[in-house]
Amino acid sequence: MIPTHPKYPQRFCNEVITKSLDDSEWNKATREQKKRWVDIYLTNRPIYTDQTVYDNEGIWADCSSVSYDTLSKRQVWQNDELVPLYKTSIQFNNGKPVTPVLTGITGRGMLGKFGPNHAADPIITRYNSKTGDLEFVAGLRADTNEELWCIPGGMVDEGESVSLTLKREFKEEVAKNCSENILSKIFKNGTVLYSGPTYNDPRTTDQAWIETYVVHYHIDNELSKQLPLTSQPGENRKVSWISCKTPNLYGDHKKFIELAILNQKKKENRIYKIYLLTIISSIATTILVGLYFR
Ligand code: RP5
Repeated sequence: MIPTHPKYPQRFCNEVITKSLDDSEWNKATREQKKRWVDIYLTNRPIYTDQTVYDNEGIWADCSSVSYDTLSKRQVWQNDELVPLYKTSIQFNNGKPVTPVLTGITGRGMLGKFGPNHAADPIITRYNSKTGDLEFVAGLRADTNEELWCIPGGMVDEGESVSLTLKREFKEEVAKNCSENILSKIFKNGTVLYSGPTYNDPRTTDQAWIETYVVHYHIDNELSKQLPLTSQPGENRKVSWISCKTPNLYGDHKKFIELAILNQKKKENRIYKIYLLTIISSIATTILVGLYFR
């Protein structure tokens, strides 16, 4: 079950949601039984759209009357490319996109847009010079009941490119005192780790979800010392370098951090192989030169 935002009513859960966990019960059920479960789900799931969303309709939130035509052109990530909804298998109901997973709640919740809401997540890692641990810059979220660290990502502004969002959000959320020069050094060579939906965000509803673009940047210790971390009241309670092994993270962030760990290992293996090849080829050259001049 998807975690719930503190402002949301409790998510409704019945056989319709648990069917993926307990296939046997779902598969054994008759057509009528399944239809009954679906009806129970649809009538019992709460509807919630936060007042801030209504107050911002036409600003960062959709107007409730937004047309099918507009919504069907909204884009989602597929194989690292943005594809309009009408070209995907995502269903529409009453002119609004239906989230491809069942969430136990409908309405837009805290999300402004019907269907996909775009975000970007920059993962900045370094090795801790004392412990040797791989760490990443994290924020302790201010909008969760449980204490949860997160990647300092954020929502893409209207008309903004995701690469710009990565840097802007990082600066706004955790590094407002960092100079542009240092930021450009940090955001120089990134590896795209993931692009697609992040349904485990506590704000996901049956009518709205977040699509994110996750990029990994690894920096050396010298550069990390030049990055001043500053928390942003309202957004996060604390900001810090934390271990990539931290067990509980916000939404799908644990999954994204695992991808960053793998990416770092792959890069290091590649460097190690190049290093080995260089040594082998220089030994071979020395031997050949020796043989030639013998
Ligand atoms: C998450 O919501 C995404 O992975 C991204 O980190 C985040 C953006 O929302 P805010 O941090 O701006 O609330 O699911």
